[in-house]
Amino acid sequence: MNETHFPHLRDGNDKVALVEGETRYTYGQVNQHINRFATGLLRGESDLKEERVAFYLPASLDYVTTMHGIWRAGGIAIPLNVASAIAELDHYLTCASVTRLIASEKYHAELTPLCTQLNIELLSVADVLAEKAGELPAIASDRRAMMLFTSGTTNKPKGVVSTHKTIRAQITTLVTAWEWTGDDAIPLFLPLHHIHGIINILSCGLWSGATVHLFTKFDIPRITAEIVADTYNVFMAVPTIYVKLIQYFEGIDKDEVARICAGFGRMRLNISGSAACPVKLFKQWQELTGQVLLERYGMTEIGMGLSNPYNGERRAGYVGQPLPGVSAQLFDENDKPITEENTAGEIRIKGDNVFLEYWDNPKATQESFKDGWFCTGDVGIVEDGYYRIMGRSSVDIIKSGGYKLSALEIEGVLLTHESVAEVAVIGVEDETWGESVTAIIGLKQGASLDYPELKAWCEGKMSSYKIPKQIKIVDALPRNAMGKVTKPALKSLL
Ligand code: MLC
Ligand code: AMP
Repeated sequence: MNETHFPHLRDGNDKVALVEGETRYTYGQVNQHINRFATGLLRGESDLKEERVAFYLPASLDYVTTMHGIWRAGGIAIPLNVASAIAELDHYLTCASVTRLIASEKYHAELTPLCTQLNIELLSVADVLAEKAGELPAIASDRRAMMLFTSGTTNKPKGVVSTHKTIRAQITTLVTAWEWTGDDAIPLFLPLHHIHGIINILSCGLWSGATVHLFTKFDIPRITAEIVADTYNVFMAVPTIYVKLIQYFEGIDKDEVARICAGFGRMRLNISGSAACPVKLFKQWQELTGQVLLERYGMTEIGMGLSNPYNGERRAGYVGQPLPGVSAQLFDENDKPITEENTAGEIRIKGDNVFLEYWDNPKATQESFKDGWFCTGDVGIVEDGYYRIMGRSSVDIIKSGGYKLSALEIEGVLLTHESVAEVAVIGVEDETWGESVTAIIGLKQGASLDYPELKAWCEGKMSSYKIPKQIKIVDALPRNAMGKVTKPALKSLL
């Protein structure tokens, strides 16, 4: 069976699949577009045979066409962050040995030097679209389908490879658990290089025959106007979005706040995830809108793993139970399963939803699995039947506004600044971002550095959301007897 053909896209019916600005595209139109694009990509070949095709496209018909077109032609789809710095793109394209990059025309001038240097063909969607759809290959479900880059405890992000079967499992568990139907409509404003936007919103919506409204950014006035008009019945976001909505309410007319909150209240579902939803925020949202947020837990490598129930008690501060088809188990530091409640351990996950491998990195892949379980690195506890996330085993991972950032990657860039002798990056608790990136810096002798100068220097060297929100200059970083920086001790210096 060809796993990439979502049932409604395959039917190609007249229901609206995508709304992009003022334009609506039916499932039939999207399906045709995808087939023409896949045909063009093939250039007469019968199968792309897992060629890595990257794309640098905002949320749009073109994005959906490209993603599904690559799948149908037998390639590996690599959606890139359209806010990436060139140095970051260089890593993604090189690591994945990308051969073709599909990008909107407006980005071609800035991408051309890198593509020339890496010998990558730079194309627009229009360049690829064939006049007519031709024959497409049958794709076995265990074939590689997608690669997403995720930051971790290594300096450079790793490519997380999922198969068609993985993607199907990640989608169908959510369609079942959250009772998606073709009557659903959802706004999509999250970035489309991460699973929250790709799987939970876009793919679940298209799989179910629902309507997905595409936004290239989190445009609060436009989105809330649609909410007042009952355009959507499902809303999914990271906690920071709910914080930002509440901050927005503080600056607008009270009657308008009441209309927006009533709109949220009429929806069938509001979901929070990608980072911990503080209990205070959960309660505030309930008081404002009447919605009991459904919090769930996931990761690029596993899609979604745990979720509060759609029907049943949604508990503040908890992430619920394993989703259908997903096995979860806590393990202690000796790799023994923890069977009793109220004992913390590492969350490990098994199931068809788990990724295949880190691209070109068998060592990292092997190290991340134990006895067939994927080791998430997150510490959890089960209390009264509900999982609660207690933290992460690594201090080098920061979650800011739902983005997973590697402290080591940011440190690596900051160390190239001429005034920086040593640096440690940590995440500091923050009401808006969850954690905010903070750099503790020891300067070279005689050097000076202030925050605005460092921020300006960082621009273009890393995606803007990775740039430290604050810095602290110290004489020397605290180190242990082995000479290793003691990161937990750094917070007391702030
Ligand atoms: C934006 N900025 C951030 C930031 N997002 N700073 C820190 N952390 C972030 N996450 C900064 C910008 O650099 C800019 O700084 C300023 O804020 C305004 O930028 P913006 O783009 O206008 O901000 P906004 O639209 O408000 O973006 C906030 C946001 C965005 C919450 C919409 O961060 C976002 O889309 N986050 C979601 C990421 C996501 O999808 N994660 C899921 C990963 S998958 P300046 O200084 O230039 O003004 C996963 C698995 C799972 O985690 O379980 O789902
Ligand atoms: P990513 O690698 O970007 O997919 O981020 C996955 C990480 O986000 C997980 O390993 C968790 O640390 C974190 N995460 C996701 N959902 C939640 C949640 N509901 N509560 C706490 N942390 C979460």
